[in-house]
Amino acid sequence: MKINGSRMVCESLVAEGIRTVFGLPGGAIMPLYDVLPQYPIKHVLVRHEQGAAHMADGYGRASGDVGVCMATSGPGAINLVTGLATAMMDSAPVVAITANVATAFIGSDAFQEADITGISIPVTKHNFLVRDVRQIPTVMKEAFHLARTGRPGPVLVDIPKDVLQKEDEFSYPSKVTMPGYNPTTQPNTVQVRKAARLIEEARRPVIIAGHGVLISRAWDELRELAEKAQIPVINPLLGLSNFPGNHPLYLGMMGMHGTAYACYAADQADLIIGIGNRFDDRAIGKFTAFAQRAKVIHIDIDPAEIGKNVHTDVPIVADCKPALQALIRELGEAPERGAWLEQIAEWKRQYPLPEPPSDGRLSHRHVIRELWRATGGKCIIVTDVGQHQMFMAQEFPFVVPNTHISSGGLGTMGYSLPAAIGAHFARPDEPIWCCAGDGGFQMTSQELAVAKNYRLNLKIALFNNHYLGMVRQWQQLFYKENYVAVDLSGPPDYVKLADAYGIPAWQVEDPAQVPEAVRKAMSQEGPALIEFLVDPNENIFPMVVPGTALAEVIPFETHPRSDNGQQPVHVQSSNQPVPLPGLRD
Ligand SMILES: Cc1ncc(C[n+]2csc(CCOP(=O)(O)OP(=O)(O)O)c2C)c(N)n1
Repeated sequence: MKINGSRMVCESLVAEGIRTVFGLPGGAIMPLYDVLPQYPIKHVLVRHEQGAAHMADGYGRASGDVGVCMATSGPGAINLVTGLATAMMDSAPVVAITANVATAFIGSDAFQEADITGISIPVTKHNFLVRDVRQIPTVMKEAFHLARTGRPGPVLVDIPKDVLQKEDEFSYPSKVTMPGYNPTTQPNTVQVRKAARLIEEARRPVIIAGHGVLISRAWDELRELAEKAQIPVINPLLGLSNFPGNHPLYLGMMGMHGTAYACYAADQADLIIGIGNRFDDRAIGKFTAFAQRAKVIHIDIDPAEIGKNVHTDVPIVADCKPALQALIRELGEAPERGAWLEQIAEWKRQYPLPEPPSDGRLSHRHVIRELWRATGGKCIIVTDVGQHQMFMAQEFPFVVPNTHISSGGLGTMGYSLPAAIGAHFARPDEPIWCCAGDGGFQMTSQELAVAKNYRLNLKIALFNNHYLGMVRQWQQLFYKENYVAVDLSGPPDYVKLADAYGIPAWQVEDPAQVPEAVRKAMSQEGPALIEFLVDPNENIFPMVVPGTALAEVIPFETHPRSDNGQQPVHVQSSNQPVPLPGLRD
């Protein structure tokens, strides 16, 4: 029996196990929306297509399977681009389906025509323009295969309106044949042996465990390796929750706002074992100063990551899980690492994370500590971008795997609310907190409508410091307090905004009120919002100043605050590594 292209798309989605899609219709994609309700697929109507892309991304990250978003031609498709780039940078599995103007109009500057395949090339793992209805089944099969295998990522399928309307026989392929695409998933035995020998010899090893560990669901293997070989574990931002945040071997996040002790450990290590990570600039500081004393083992499924930013002595191109399993099997006796672990313990004692103030000012740290107390870590945390994102990474000890979702690579403000909605559709039974700054929240707050309409049990912690806080901090520290375009004071009234969407909301200013507000929000059915009026001048430290080495991390804010009437002291790189007793080679 013949069916049209729109039905073929729906049949393909069903065959791929897709039950939820996020999108917003328009002229070109109407044939697809016309038949969509006839399939067992829930369509979540977003209020802006960027929201659809972030929802698909959040769904993909939370479920480990593919999230799907849809948009019409031209502006609809282009509105997906920020979300696709976000997913691309963070290896999130997404399939985006866009319609285009009819084939005969392509290239004629037709109404709502945009070359979305051209536009999205750099922000997708792959994309397709489907010119013939007979291609749809194969293209859909390939799109899902590409999105979810190897290093996951976003794939865009653009289908002209007439192709959606044409009919042909439909049969969904059971296999993919893509001769040019064969990700290496199994580790090379020789490389595993070399890595094991390096680990056995190392006196000061550290593991840098990234997002790849979560993608390959290798958290048990990571823990086994760390415990077996007594190796401390550090996370880059997107690795958070792949290792228990309360484990004695855990050092927290490294990098620009990581813990000082993670930075020192990475700097002083004689062996760095990177697992499913990218060694990006925010994580490792000045490239040329990184791993100066260390041999580097790098496990990653994407060969393009090997040696990209950091020299690699033993590359292992593989999926993290089989690679770690092989490494654990190969590994002999762990040498005595007492001195190294004691040194790290000493750094932890000397350079703990800053404490929240006790003078009545509300700190991000008060709020996050309360979220931890109230949930015990049994919730998904989705953060936006800025200071609050870094405070969360420092303060919340993620203990349940894959419970931290954030835009790391692109750092997309506005990500958290739609991504949290997407994550919630993927894991509806788990409590979920969307944590946003007042700047980022305003970029996608229209998606509150979705949270309300679907009565999602989604709680929102809005950290209102009345500033584009992270930019304000940089202006204070690096631009001599020349504050330009960072003041967000004034509208909106967030409690009223939430109320306009029918969502209960409270404002909290006093640290003592935080527990009660969190309890109240959690006892609500459906969405709730708490606006935390945090100290507008709070800065996030530790900090590795851009262009400096991890060893130069500034553990505490040592300069006086200008609002006390004191002269500000501007942070400058000292270029002086901290003195490290007895550990230098
Ligand atoms: C879409 C987008 N525009 C601009 C930036 C640059 N940027 C990074 S952090 C930041 C400030 C964020 O302010 P807010 O959302 O209030 O969070 P806070 O830093 O105060 O926690 C800005 C503007 C960005 N990351 N994303």
